[in-house]
Amino acid sequence: MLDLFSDEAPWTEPLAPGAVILRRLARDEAGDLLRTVMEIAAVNPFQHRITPGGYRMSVAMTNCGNLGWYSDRRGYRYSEQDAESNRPWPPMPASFLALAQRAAGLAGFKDFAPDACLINRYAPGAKMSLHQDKDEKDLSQPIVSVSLGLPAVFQFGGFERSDAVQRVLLEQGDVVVWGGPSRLRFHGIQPLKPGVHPDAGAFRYNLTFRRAGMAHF
Ligand code: MD3
Ligand code: FE
Repeated sequence: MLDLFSDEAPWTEPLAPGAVILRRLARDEAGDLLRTVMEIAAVNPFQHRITPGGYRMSVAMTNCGNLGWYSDRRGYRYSEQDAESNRPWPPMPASFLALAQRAAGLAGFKDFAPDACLINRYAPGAKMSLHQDKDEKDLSQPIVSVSLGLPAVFQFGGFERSDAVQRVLLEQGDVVVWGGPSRLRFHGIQPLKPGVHPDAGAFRYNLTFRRAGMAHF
């Protein structure tokens, strides 16, 4: 049983109702997770997607799981295939699924069944502007995010783009669960500061686990 109130890793930091940081929850498995990311990227390479507005995203992305998140001139969506290769995404590794379900459970989401894992790669200067995640069908399911490699400043806003943001540093092994009333908050990542991480080199990686398709009842 994990003691959430000790001062050793992991420790919890509530952010807002429904949102909690599980600091360093994945610290000890971070190296393994990064090696698995590289295996996935060897099959389905990181790509800079184009937004519907025609901009090239500074973040490079790939996916694993039954559904992968994708953007092009026609919009944002989940698909069963990588549109570059027309092949299915690599399956979600058992270690990824176990970590996502463990984190969700610690945050009180007992039957999280992710079918999509988006893998974001940030190089120095890459950022993600404030946005909401609302392409998923069942918004009662949380999102679990895992930070790996270089640290980044995460922005956590309100329900309007213009609402004030909290800024939080996310570091390797930090896991955040976003659900309930926080699921539709605006959020983003400030431009990555250059650096060298012993496990990840010049990059930050983020895994986001989602239930993208319909949950089966
Ligand atoms: C808060 N990724 O891929 S993860 C994204 O670090 C995304 O790569 C960021 O935002 C990253 O969509 C942030 C943290 C995160 C993910 C989903 C959320 C925070 C969230 C959904 C609702 C509220
Ligand atoms: Fe997001």
